[in-house]
Amino acid sequence: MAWSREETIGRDEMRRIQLGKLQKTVAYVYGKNAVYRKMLDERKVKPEDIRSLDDIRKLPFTVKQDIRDQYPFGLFTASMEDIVEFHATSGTTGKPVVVPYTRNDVELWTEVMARACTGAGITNKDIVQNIYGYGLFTGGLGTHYGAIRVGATVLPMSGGNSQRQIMLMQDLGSTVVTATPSFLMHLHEVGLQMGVDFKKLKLKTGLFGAEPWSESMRQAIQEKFGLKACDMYGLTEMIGPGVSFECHEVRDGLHVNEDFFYPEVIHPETCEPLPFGEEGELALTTIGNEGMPLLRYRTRDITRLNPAPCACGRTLVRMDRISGRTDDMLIIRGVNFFPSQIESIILKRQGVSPHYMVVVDRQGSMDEVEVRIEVTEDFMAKAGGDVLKGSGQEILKNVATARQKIENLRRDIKDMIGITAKVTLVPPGTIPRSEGKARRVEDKRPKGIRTGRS
Ligand code: DLL
Repeated sequence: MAWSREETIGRDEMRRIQLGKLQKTVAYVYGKNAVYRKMLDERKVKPEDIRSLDDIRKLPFTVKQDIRDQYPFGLFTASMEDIVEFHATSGTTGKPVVVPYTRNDVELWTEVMARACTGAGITNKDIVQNIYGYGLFTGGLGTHYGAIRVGATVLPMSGGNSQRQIMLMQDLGSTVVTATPSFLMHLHEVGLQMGVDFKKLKLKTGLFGAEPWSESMRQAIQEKFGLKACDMYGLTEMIGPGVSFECHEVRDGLHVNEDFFYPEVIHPETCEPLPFGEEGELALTTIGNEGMPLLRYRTRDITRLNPAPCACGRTLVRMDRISGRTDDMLIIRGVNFFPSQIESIILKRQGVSPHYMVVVDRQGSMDEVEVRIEVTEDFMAKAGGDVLKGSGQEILKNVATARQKIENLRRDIKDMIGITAKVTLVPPGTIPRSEGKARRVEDKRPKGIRTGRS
């Protein structure tokens, strides 16, 4: 059973709704925001030029940098009196992307999340243990709003605190868990040490997302927890989670809430829209947001669209689970991070060269990151060549200095990216050089849970 009528309407009606909302959105941003007006004027597009859905091609694409360039308020289309909430992306160098929500945006978000919760089979009989982080991250509050709308009882745990999570899961009888798949796998390891058999608990459903996860990860989670796992996709720039979701009945692709987020799949280099069924980059246009609508926003996420109605009764276009990203962003334990962030840290430090490699691997269920950085010849001479020269005390001092350097760098990187990385200093010339684009990432994780170029 779908939550709302729009999920099951015919394609013609859906296209009529989309066109009306697209026209309204373009007129709205043109009238409300000077940056948008300039963008559209430069392309000689007026709101009245949008006469069919195909006319979306007349509109410019937007990218994360466009939002950053206007930080913090430049792309807002609502006044502060009407904005009731902010969220922001977890990108950690420079300024974050800050997204404003009006009361109507929160309502829209609640509705799309109610659809996602219903899609996963969540009802007012459920106790939802919400392990997504509450705060600027959209996972916690978005899921919270949707679960409350369908009448479920929410346990707003936020992330971390594994033992407490498990205790309350047992004592309160949570029937649903919402989390990043990697955290849930971690919870399982902690549970094992506590002697807990999750299959004996009351869990029946899981709503997972915020990071790529594979079909085999789904199987592992289901098997370890004795629940049915559904996928949910979204991004802060659009609203957060709730852009698309799987139905528990079929689980063959994620239903896109296309009456609010108009999807196109484009060729990542030419930007030409691709036909249904072809894989490319997902671009989304908000056709309902008030605080900061975005036109043809390039998500960098790779997927395909399928317009065939689903056996569950929903007619919303479906997208494949995300197979990767077109940029080099990595998602480590749910935290987005660009390897290029490391470069800016390295460049500020003496003794190390800008030649580096990020190696990502998976130990058990957790991602591990190693950053290999070449030291300079000078550093080698001092820390390497000279380290064994001199008195015993000097050697100890040199070793201590080298250690301190590694520790400082490790701490810097951890502070900047919010994850613990192992830092290894390697001799000059040992990181492979490239004639084209530098290959900065070696991703040893199984395919399907990776993101980024590798
Ligand atoms: O991760 C919103 C969210 C919260 C989605 C909770 C689902 C559940 P951001 O932090 O802005 O927002 O990160 C967005 O995460 O562009 C994808 O690359 C990735 N991502 C999100 N959901 C999925 C998913 C939230 N189900 C970025 N599968 C997106 C694969 C996902 N990747």
